[in-house]
Amino acid sequence: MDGLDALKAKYLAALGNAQGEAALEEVRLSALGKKGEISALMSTLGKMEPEARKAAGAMLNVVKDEIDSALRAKKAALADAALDERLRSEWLDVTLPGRPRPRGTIHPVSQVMEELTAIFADMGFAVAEGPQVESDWYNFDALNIPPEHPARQEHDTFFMARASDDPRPPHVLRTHTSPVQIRAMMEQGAPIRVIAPGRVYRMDMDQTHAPMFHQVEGLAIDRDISMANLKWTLEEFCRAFFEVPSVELRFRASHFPFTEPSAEVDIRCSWKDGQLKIGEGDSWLEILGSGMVHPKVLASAGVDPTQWQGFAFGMGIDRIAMLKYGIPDLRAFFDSDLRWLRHYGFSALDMPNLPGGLSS
Ligand code: 2U9
Repeated sequence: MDGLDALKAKYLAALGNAQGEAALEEVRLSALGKKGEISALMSTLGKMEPEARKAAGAMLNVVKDEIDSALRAKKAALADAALDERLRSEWLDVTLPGRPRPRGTIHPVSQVMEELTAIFADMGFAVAEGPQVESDWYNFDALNIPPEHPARQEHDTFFMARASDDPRPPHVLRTHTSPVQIRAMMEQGAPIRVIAPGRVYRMDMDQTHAPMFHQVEGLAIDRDISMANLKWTLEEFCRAFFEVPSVELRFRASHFPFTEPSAEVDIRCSWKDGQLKIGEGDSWLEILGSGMVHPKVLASAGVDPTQWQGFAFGMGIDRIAMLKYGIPDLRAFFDSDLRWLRHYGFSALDMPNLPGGLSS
């Protein structure tokens, strides 16, 4: 068995140079494989004398074991190196802040609801909510709109189904959010300051009307609240909402069953190149209705009109969203067209607040 040391040295050197799993396997096959050099030497043992065979066999086994353990060691070293490399290349700093990429956007109506809630909350108004299916008492009677009143027809009401032999008047889809304030007064009494934003329903459909739209109404009741408080509140709201340094409002006498006196409110504006500018110019734009709450409405809600008085106002959220963000057609609000939402939608991560800028 001459040359065993050289053989061993050759394979240990080959193992040292092997760079990957495949190269290692090649070395294993040519040394220890069935047709490898060690196996070939093993097959010569049979022709030897017993004494020589014993010595040569022992030496061969030692060399075989040495190559085998070198092979295993190299395999483990390669696996370690591969793991180290993976850990290096896939390294991740879990203490870094996240980088969320939201795919959805906030609908302009939701954005404007958040904006006006932030403004009125800053002035001490709480948000009140109520059912969208109402009894006709809450939607009409309590608001000084008795059954024979022409305003009932003007509201283009959706009626809920009733059994034909049921004598009770049918429930309605609320035509305004006013029933919410009736409920709020009945529950908490006076003084009270609430806004009621939400969905309302009227059977109407064209470029500026949808059968479901959004309103916000406000109510402030105390012992000595006047039209002057109403004017300041609305001016302050419009200035903050349209994000301009100042606004001018014009109060035009009007009539609503639930307020007396009543006023429709216009805001000074200009139209230049089809662009609306709020706060300056020679035009006026109607933006809301308002007035002092009718004594009968207070009484319906259990508030004594000889002790308490206050103002109320109402405006269309969709309409003020269109004005603020230059949206031309109301119907697109309810189409759920993703391209429209990507264009007019707002980032889900920028919640409107007064210090941060409402629509930044
Ligand atoms: C109570 C008492 C009074 C709410 C009011 C208006 C005037 C008004 C319209 C604006 C545009 C509806 O969306 S719109 O078509 N609203 O003009 N709303 S005063 O008055 C109330 C509400 C609740 C208890």
